Amino acid sequence: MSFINKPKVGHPSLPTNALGLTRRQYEGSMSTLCAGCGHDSITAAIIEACWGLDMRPEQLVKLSGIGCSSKTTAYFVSGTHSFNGVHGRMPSIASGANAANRELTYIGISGDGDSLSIGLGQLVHAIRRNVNMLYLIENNGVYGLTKGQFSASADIGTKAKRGDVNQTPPIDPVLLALSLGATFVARGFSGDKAQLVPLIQAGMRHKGFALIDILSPCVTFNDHEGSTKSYKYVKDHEEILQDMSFVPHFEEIDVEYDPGTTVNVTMHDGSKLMLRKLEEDYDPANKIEAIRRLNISHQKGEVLTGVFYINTKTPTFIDLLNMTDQPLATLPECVVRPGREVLEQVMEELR
Ligand SMILES: Cc1ncc(C[n+]2csc(CCOP(=O)(O)OP(=O)(O)O)c2C)c(N)n1
Ligand code: SF4
Ligand SMILES: [Mg+2]
Repeated sequence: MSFINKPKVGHPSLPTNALGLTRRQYEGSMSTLCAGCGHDSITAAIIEACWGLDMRPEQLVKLSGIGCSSKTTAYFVSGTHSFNGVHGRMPSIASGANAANRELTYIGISGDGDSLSIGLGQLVHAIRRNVNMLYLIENNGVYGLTKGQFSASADIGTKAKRGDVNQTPPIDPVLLALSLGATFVARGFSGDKAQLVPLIQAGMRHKGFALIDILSPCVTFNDHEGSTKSYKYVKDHEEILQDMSFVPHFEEIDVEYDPGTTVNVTMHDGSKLMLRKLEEDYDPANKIEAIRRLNISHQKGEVLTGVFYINTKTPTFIDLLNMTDQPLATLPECVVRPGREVLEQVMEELR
């Protein structure tokens, strides 16, 4: 049975989107994460983002690796395609799935451990190939699932719950992505849903690799005094680059912003991301400026959030492979298995 034909869940007065679905129909199974975990707030933002985009569940593919963060694909939008891979290997599954069906919307959920240690080699190649997907790193500075060891995103000087102090420099996924040619790079905070929902919507509509690093405190192992990934630290040190709204292509634009202080980015389907600058002269098309601004904020100990860089022109992995317009997964057998005669002809040409 198609998800869309499921009976409506909830009270008849609940608002519905253009598909006639309520927000509750974008939920998944019940979360088993610790109460207050930042990852659950991100799940709520993804549900809101998909509902607001009128996303057909059968159009969506959810992918993940291993970690508390990677478990969250079970907690949003039942009825999608879904694959929970081996630790750190989600990007290659996303690349293969993209090659098989370029028409679906891919969302990968990972953690700072999954992405920046065991999965780092996978992540960097997905970025440089511009695989068409939204890649979320639910970043808490620790391996939550294995009980709170420092991850590669832990800042120098940050304290573990038991008191050890981290001495090794962090990998900043945002700076890494910019240096590798990522075409959409942003950072959010699980405690700021108003910013996170349009960020996720824009990332889903971006054609190419969209990386959003989301600070997502681990309340059980990394939310204490001395941690730079706690709710308190992020709230006290957050610097927001822009106010943002996302307007899907099928909606009229009625958001008012002062001309001259707003940057409008048109996504390839005609949707608009509207960024009202909180800082003078910040241009999200200028990568050098993004790197400069991020380095300054690191030196000051700030947590900079917003859209750092967007490039809507670079071809995707599938464009570069010169793939057929019709998804491989839907081509008839006579096309994908041309038969012995054609094979013999090819062999003859190679002789
Ligand atoms: C091949 C392999 N190595 C190690 C592990 C153990 N392990 C499970 S989850 C994890 C790290 C999870 O950290 P992160 O990705 O940050 O997710 P979080 O739990 O913090 O959300 C590790 C090392 C594993 N499951 N598989
Ligand atoms: S251990 Fe940390 S990351 Fe894992 S569910 Fe609990 S709070 Fe979340
Ligand atoms: Mg983690």
